[in-house]
Amino acid sequence: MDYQFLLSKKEEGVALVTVNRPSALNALNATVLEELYHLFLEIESDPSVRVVILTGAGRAFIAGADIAYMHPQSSVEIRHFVAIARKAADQIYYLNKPVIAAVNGYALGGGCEIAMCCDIRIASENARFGQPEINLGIIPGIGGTQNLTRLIGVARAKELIFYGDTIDARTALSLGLVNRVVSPDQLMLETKSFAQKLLSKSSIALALAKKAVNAGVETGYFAGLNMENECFSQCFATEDQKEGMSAFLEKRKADFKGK
Ligand code: CO8
Repeated sequence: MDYQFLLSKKEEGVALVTVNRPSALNALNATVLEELYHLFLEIESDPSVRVVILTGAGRAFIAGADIAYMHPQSSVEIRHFVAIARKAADQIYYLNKPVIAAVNGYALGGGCEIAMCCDIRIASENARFGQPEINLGIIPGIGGTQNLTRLIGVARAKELIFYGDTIDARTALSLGLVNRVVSPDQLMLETKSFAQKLLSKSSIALALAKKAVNAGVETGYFAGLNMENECFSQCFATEDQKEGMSAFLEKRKADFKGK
């Protein structure tokens, strides 16, 4: 499929996806969201991709949903847009492979929400985060009220959502919204190094770990524990479990095949 607003390339097991609409700071319109959904769907069944990096072209990661696109819409019309956004966000969140956001600039509104759908966030020092929807007379609509709360806690999430202020990368790190902050020139190097480290792990164990963590966040402690038990047991149906444990016992490095 050809993409109007996405760039993608594969390098040794890592797919680099770039939202490429820099003239609007990569704002999300229906086409960008549809394209994100389709590209991540393709990646899901592509065995040559084991880790994904998501970033933005130019000076923004994603500066939010497209305000000009949303402005004239009625309450009924906007539901269609919300549904497309939800489909794209879910496809990233539930992808059977780790997704790392390389946050290169503004991650505001829907942009912060898409970053939160990723498993790991590495931010450049000049990245800016926030849920400024309140300043437009609306609220977050791509999972922000739920994911921000889960990531940084109720009180801090309400502060960001109610006041609509933008925070810098260091503050985002102190809140637990991002995993690392690096200088702009190191962002891609550091993110790729994070991705490469994951290539040496069992891709099946990574997918099962992601599934178990997500399940607990979405349901509750006991349902999460049940999912963990199930995923843990499933690991023992894989060659990777035998290889990992054999390698330990034979005092050598494991060579996982994702089988
Ligand atoms: N939507 C549309 N266009 C945008 C957006 C946006 N979110 N952000 C920036 N742009 C455009 C600007 O209009 C401008 O276009 P032009 O050159 O044609 O005038 C261009 O990008 C460059 O932007 P600025 O000139 O404003 O650049 P500055 O450096 O002065 O400012 C900011 C950068 C601070 C990021 C500023 O652009 C800004 O405040 N942007 C809006 C941020 C925002 O409010 N985001 C939240 C949007 S609402 C949202 O995300 C809801 C999510 C839920 C949706 C659910 C259904 C999908």
